[in-house]
Amino acid sequence: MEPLRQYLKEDRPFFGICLGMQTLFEGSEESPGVPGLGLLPGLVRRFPTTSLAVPNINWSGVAPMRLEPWPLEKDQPRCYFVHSYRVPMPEGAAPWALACSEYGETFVCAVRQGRCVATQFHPEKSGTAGLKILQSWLQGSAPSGAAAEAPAAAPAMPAVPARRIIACLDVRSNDAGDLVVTKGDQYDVREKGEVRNHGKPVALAERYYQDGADEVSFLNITAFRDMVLTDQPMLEVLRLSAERIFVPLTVGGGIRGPERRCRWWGGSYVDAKGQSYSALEVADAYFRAGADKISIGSDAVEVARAFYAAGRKARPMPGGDGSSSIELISTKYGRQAVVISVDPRRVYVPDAAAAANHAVVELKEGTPKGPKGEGFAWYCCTVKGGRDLWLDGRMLAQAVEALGAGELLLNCIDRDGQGTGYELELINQVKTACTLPVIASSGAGTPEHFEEALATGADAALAAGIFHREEVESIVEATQMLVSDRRPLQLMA
Ligand code: 1PR
Repeated sequence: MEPLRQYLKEDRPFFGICLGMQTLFEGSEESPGVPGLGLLPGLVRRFPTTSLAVPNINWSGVAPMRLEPWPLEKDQPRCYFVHSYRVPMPEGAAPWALACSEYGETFVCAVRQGRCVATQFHPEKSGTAGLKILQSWLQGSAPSGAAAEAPAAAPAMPAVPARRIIACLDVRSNDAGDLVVTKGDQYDVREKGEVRNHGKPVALAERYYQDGADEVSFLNITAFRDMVLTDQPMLEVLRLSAERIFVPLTVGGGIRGPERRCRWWGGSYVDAKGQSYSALEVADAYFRAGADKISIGSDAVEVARAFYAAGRKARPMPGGDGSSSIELISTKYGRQAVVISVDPRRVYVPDAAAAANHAVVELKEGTPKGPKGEGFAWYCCTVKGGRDLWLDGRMLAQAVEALGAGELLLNCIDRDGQGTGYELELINQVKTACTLPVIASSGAGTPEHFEEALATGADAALAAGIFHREEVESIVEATQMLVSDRRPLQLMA
């Protein structure tokens, strides 16, 4: 602390990002009683969860509050935010406040005092707009004099957040042993006996970044069979992608605890050859290789099952005993870095009361009915690419939220690769069950499908096949229609 305080006192160049901005203040509700650097006055506070999905994970508007907003631009484009705590707008004059943004309220999203600059958003993950800020800071120098301190006459209201469009790449080895991007049809990735091959992971991901995807996700879909830490090609894919792609990268596959969880306990996974590794070791390797977030699939279902089996209750938020993969990783890297990627499938029932222990929904027009005409279903969370467990979507969402997950990636096996639209009943059920941001996944086939998912309450929409199959115009139309002033998305123009 002291060398850093001294450094700031000497007004030497400093650029803080996210927590790097928050630590400049006197303290934070995140760590009560722990003093911050105290360069700036006030406390950092948590977003209220009563009406907002927290963390805030969005591309949001950035409105400069000073005449000379260097290193920001006067009409700064949207940037990428991922945070649960924020600096509230100060009541009186605050010459250090450089820009504000909006999430349920207006909050300070950039500060400058002398040569110390800090942003709540991530310029390094905000595409070309963010790289420009970093470049200005590296090359330029802070404006001085009255103009540098003068507040902008009327700061433009920050644009409301733009919900994210995420390109997803399911990755696995094909029969020749090459790592390829594949795509399933209800999770079956083979066509005429061969693994579908949509191209090379890094090249395809880079193309989606260049074309405007807000995030890129890699799912290592057969990682449950392999020793993930020795999967150097997959780690190399991440390393190379992180050098070329400046939006958030998520990677999932192979993060797990012990195979047989007879009760609530953590420890290491032991594979068939007797080699062991822990969930945290795999996450460490993914983060070191360049991931911003990791996703957990099968193990999250196992963990949630053990959570209930141990008699724990998801409400009111008691948490677990600290040993699960979700807790270990979110404690070390923060809740916002842990995505739960869940693979539910419909279990049809004849009426709402037919499955007493599960949350049942009525299927809407457009969702296929059961083989006997059943008009109701509950969603069974599966593991290892489709094997059934008894846990339903609502229970899973509440357990992983209580354990410290930051986001839910909601696939649906019945919809995967069908192009018939997202499973809106599932999105609605999970959104009302928890306060986590929800990424809709599985089934995008037309522009309207993105709109439907977001209108149903999803915080982001993920798609795979529609991008891989190069259905260009529909995507451009879809995203322009949805959020007219988000970064222009020109997929594969
Ligand atoms: O269980 O932690 O090792 O993680 C494995 C991950 O691999 C999980 O996130 C799981 O969802 C995923 N996975 C496992 N098997 C498959 C498979 O396809 N056989 N893929 C699989 C999941 C679903 C989405 C897909 C959307 C959108 N893929 O990622 O991209 O459904 O597709 P669409 O837009 O074309 O409809 P673990």
